[in-house]
Amino acid sequence: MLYEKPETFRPQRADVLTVTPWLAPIIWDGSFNRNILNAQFHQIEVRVGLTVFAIKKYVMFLQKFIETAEQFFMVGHKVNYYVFTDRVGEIPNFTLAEGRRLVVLEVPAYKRWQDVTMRRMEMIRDFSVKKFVGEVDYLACVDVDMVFLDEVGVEILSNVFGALHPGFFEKQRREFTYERRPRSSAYIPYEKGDFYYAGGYFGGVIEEVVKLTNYCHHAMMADKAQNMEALWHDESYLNKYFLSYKPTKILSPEYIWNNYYGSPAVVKTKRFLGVDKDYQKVRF
Ligand code: 5GW
Ligand code: MN
Repeated sequence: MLYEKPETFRPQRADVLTVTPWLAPIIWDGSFNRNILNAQFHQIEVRVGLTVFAIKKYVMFLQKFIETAEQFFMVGHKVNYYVFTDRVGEIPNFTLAEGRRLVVLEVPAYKRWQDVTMRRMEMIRDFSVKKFVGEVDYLACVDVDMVFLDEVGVEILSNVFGALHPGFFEKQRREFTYERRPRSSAYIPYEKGDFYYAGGYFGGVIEEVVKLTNYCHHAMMADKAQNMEALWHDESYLNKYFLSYKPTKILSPEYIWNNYYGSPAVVKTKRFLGVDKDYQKVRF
């Protein structure tokens, strides 16, 4: 394989932070060569699991999600889609490329929508321990109300990773919508915090995903026992986890964009985009 030599005095991106103070890469377009990475991950025959929840009316998002994942997610690698749903009979049939399969996992539908999103932590933990650990090397755990528009490949893979929330990457610490009530187990004081991570995108090796989801689930249960729920639900607990247990890689907001936030110049591509929801239709 031929490619240009890395240049000591020519950073690949000079307009954005591409490494954290704890030396985790932040993945921006133009800062990596996917061909080199693909060769590395083909050598180890990496297997990637993509978990997604399609509970109640959110099954309507699955078709576009899977169709576009077939075009853009981990093309050429082994992929298992793990679809958690309470509506097994409404999951469409998909024709998938070689080396890729879709596994439907039947799970309960919680009544409150907050519980639907928060209980993902517990369910991912439980299936990681009993199933995913023997089937895939890495997991990516994402929202379903999304479509892929550009390549999302092995550049995202690392021991444990999160993504910068598109609404907060330009903001100051004080402006992050962390849980600010000291009684909550998701509490982060105003003078702490690195980034504001998106609740809809995290992953890593199975062992690390178990640690992350187990921590978040226990923190939620501790709050529930004292009748509390963090401001942004699972996202608040994820942010608390990443404060203590720093991610080893961080995805730029290219990986979880929403057009609500426009098109800033530093965002060169929108790889994974939130679908406009008709709230009346999907939520009630
Ligand atoms: C329903 C009403 C309000 C909030 C969430 C839901 C909901 C979420 C649902 O009925 N079914 C479901 O499967 N979910 C899962 O939780 C989806 O995977 C969804 O992508 C994820 C997070 O909920 P979102 O996408 O509505 O949250 P935001 O913050 O992206 O708007
Ligand atoms: Mn979403």
